Amino acid sequence: MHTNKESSFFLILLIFISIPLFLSAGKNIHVIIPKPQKVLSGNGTFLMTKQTRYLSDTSLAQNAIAYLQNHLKQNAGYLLKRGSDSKVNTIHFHYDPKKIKKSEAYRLHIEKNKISIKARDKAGFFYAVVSLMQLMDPAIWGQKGSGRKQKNWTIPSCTIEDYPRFRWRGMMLDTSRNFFSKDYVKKFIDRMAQHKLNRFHWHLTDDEGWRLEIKRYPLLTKVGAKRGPGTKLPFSTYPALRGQKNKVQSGYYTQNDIREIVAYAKARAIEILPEIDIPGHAKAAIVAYPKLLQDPKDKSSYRSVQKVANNTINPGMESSYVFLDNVIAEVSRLFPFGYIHLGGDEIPKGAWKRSPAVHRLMQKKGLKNAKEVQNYFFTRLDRILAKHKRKMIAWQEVMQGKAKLRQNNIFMAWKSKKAGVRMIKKHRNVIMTPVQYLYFDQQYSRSKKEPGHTWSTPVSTQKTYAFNPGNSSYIRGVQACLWTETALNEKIADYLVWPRALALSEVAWTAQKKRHWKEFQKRASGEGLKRLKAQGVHYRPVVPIR
Ligand code: TNX
Repeated sequence: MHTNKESSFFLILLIFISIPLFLSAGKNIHVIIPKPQKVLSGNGTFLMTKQTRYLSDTSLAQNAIAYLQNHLKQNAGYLLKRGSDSKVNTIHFHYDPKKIKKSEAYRLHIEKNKISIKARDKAGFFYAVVSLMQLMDPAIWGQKGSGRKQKNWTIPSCTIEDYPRFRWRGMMLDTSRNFFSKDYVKKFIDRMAQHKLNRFHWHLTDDEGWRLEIKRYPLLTKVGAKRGPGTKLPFSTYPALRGQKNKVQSGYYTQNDIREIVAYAKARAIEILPEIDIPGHAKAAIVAYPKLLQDPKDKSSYRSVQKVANNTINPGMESSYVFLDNVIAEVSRLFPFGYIHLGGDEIPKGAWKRSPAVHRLMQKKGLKNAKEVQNYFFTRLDRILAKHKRKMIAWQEVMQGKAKLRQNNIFMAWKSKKAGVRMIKKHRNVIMTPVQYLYFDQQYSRSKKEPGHTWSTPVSTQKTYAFNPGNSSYIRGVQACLWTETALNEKIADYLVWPRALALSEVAWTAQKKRHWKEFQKRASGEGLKRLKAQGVHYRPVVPIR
């Protein structure tokens, strides 16, 4: 039994012991998402203030510096001045290709009066700054209108040596099923960049809408970007069932919008992969240009998995190839990335079956069945892409049978991880996007209250985290997909993506043996969500739920 005196002594002792703990709680260095490959703690803290200066010996650090400055301007109310000597507390940006061997890698060293950042490319500098900002108070991520300014920022001393596991760390946004504004697309990209995701796959066309201005074919957007009563595109799938049935929905990106967004992404180390989904999923293009894309004598009648009637471009018509060549020419001019995604998913059974043009083609080229017609179609498109100096990315279906496509193309395995492994055995480059782990359009858990699709299994954050893509050199990386049939607005889209995308970032970036769900869960539900909150993301509040 303790006396009263004794217990108050213990209480006071406890308070004294916990004060330093409490103080250091705000200086935790294990807060970064995705988790870096190596973090070593140091002594003391760096204090960023209006007096802090920066120095740089390379233009490769420009984007990174601008990114930090934008956030300081917004949330601290000042910009850092360029320094001339290193006496005051300073952030140094060094180009150091000898020490930093890998692309996208960086070294971030924080001491009491100095922060030193080393990298060999733009992405490396950008990621160093993102890590630095994640070590600051989450208020640094505040967006326009977030109000309060914070003058001083304490940053814990530490050394981080970091590089990505995969080159391809992607996320897809479907802007066809439901249109998303230019501003939302930018937000989507910005949030990716903050978690070191570097490939934005932009699903621009589908049955429900063609969202990309093509100068040569103005009806693609004039006719093909509108759905609903009185238009040529009825509400064929969602939101016909769940959303407003009596309102015309429309929207597309002008070529100027595209250029603006490409530059915005580039400044954040993100490449944009545009997708023109063909020959299936093409109803919007077909209602705009039926004469070019369909055989007038075709008597086939079929429906896609999503129940859209006759939605497939005809591979027997020469005009289809002329049209696609012209579209690809404009797409190549807009998107500097070396790849274009041509879809190729879910060609409906029975398409072209009674098309005389396809029958003539089969006879002329000795094609025996629909699969061989599909392969003929994609071989020709591969040649068109080559002419425009682009490589192909496509959904896994394109690799069926004896597809003769260039070896440097990449295929996305979406039906399962096994599908990816099968393609690897055929020596094909693969990006893993299996629905069971990485389809963010699926519900988090089975409940009527949860938005999202139900056709596959639920995808909890833990499930996403558990995905191990594998180790073959054919695996270019991983990607999550947000299809938007059920994402009727930005709030639902945010909810479906976050916090699952935190888990994705770590699957894509961090070495497999350094990933532990329990530890991640703490980081994600703590600092991870605080940062999202500071930005006004409508994330799903609970990380742990299965
Ligand atoms: C399948 S994944 C599709 C999409 C749908 C999605 C819904 C793929 C290549 N095709 O058209 O939106 O399922 O989850």
